[in-house]
Amino acid sequence: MGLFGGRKTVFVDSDVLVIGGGMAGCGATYEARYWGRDLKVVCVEKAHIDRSGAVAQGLYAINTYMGMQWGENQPEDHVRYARNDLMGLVREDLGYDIARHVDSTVHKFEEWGLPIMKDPETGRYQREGKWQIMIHGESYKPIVAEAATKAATKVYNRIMVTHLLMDKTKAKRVAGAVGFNVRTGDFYVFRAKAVIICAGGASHIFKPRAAGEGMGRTWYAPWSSASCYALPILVGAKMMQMENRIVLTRFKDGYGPVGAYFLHLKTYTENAYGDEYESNWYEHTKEIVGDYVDRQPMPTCLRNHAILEEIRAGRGPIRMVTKEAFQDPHKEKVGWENFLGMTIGQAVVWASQNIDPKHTNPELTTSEPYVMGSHATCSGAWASGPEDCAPDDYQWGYNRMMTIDGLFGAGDTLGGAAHKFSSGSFTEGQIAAKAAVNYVNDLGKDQPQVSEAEYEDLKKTVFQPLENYEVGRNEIVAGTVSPSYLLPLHGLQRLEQIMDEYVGGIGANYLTNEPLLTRGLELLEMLKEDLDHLGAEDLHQLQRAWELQHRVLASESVTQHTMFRKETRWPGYYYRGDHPKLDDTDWHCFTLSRYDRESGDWNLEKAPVHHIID
Ligand code: SFD
Ligand code: AMP
Repeated sequence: MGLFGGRKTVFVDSDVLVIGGGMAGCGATYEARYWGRDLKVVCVEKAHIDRSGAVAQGLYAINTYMGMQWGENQPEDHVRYARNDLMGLVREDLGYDIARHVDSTVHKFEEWGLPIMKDPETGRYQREGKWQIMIHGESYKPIVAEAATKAATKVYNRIMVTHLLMDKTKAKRVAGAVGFNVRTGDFYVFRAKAVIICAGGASHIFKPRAAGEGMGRTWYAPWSSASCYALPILVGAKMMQMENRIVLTRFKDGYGPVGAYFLHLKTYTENAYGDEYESNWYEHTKEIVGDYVDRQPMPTCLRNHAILEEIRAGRGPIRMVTKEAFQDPHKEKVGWENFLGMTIGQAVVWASQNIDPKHTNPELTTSEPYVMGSHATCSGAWASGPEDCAPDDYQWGYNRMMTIDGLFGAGDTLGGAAHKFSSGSFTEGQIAAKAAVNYVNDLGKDQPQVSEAEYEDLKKTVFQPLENYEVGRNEIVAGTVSPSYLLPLHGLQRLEQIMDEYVGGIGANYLTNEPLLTRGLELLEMLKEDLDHLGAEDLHQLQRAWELQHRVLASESVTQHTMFRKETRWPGYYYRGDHPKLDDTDWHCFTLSRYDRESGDWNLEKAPVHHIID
């Protein structure tokens, strides 16, 4: 037994275990109680659910609302929109399932106290754009968390889940999860009949633009650490479209979102010389992607592509023309409030750089890539679809169940359904929870069992970085670099550099090819070897160590998928220099992978894309 073997172990039993209490996790927890009145519903969250996840600092818009009560949009329209935006490759069954339920979710948010803006003339929700409605959303997360907290048997805050537990009687069935309390250091063993992973997406796997003291400034939450991918990957769940990383057009340095400006304030962009530039790139883009360039609205990746090309042509920076819109006092107010309620850092950056958008058109930039399943992108786990509309190829069990029995997911975790955003993620959590309750009820006497040997081994593994540090620390008298251990920050910086240079980050102009990816995989393998020597000086650093482990595994998955898809499907997100064009003949398909933790091998395959909406 090592130095830290004497730690307390706390056992928690549940019927439904929800990992991550963000938007999807709150939806899952709330709905599990609705369908499972007498079930034990537990939510485990590494931060505190009142202010955790991507919505921690609030939002100014709910980006997915159909408006079916007013005949504004129908679910089929949303499927067409998401399909266009993702250059054809979405799981239409999953997207349709969310779209048909999302409005009633938003109505609940309003009932719970979320202030939604109203159009003074029509009395309807104030539209930002066709799909987006505007909210006073600084307290969006605490409002949603309150509903989940009241529904849960118990919410365990401050516990970072590190691994899933598998059933000792059936190899492909989940039985719970383990983790540690980031404040007390207690080890937790969660035994569960069904597990729903809602642990958010991934920032900081590619090097961000802001480095050093500014490295926490990213668009997606810096604490979105890829657990939602690493946890299922490690137990052999199939993943889909992990190459579909997203690059966001954002205001420079503060990463402030642009949607409210483009859609509601009706701003537009221009190059450094004040000229419109998108039309310059029309023919060139058509060459690469064919008719997808004519789709309306123009796919998100292609809007990025035009910016990138214009900058490469030497006519950057690209600016957003705000000076005109900001002459209208109402629009000026909305423009500032948008950031005060969602990305306060952008308002602070503008103030610090003497930028008043009423007098200066602010610069835009393209972000480093993120991996997520809920924005204009859909990487994530491969899940079974809804019983009534999923094609046979996409249906093998309960709705939103992965290829592991009893393991469900929602939000950023699941791939295939782009444009969920906050409301769709909560809705998908609800959908997954309803199915998970059915799964638990159907189990009967055939209950999963955890193996004591498995969780005892994991306990040793989880705390090993503390021991590595304690022992290795004696070898140095000062500084942070030791011959015996690697600090989480150093490991993170190495990961970000590998991903940036070899897998298509900002430093490489989002460009990669097979030789680069091959070398990237070799370097990731070496990094993985070194992760056995991670050193953590305290519990905070132990959390960073496990976040890094999760990021590295997810990065490997992204790299494998990027290598497998031999085309440039989403120019503006990334480019395969050796396959520079979209290729619908060979690649109008999903890419699926399965990781074998015994051998370390990745198995990749294609899966058909079924279009169920005309
Ligand atoms: O303008 C573990 N998003 C927007 N959605 C909207 O509807 N409107 C907007 O205006 C949006 N914009 C936006 C958005 C996000 C951000 C960061 C900004 C602006 C600045 C997107 C949504 O926020 C996003 O789609 C959802 O939040 C996704 O939901 P979910 O549940 O998949 O992820 P989460 O909310 O981040 O929650 C994850 C939770 O898991 C916890 N966690 N817990 C235990 N153990 C572990 N190992 C864990 N790992 C993670 C997290 O702490 C978190 O609570 S705009 O840009 O488009
Ligand atoms: P963003 O603020 O960029 O995250 O975008 C918020 C919402 O607005 C998302 O649904 C985007 O897809 C959408 N959006 C942003 N910019 C545009 C644009 N120029 N045209 C159409 N939709 C946009």
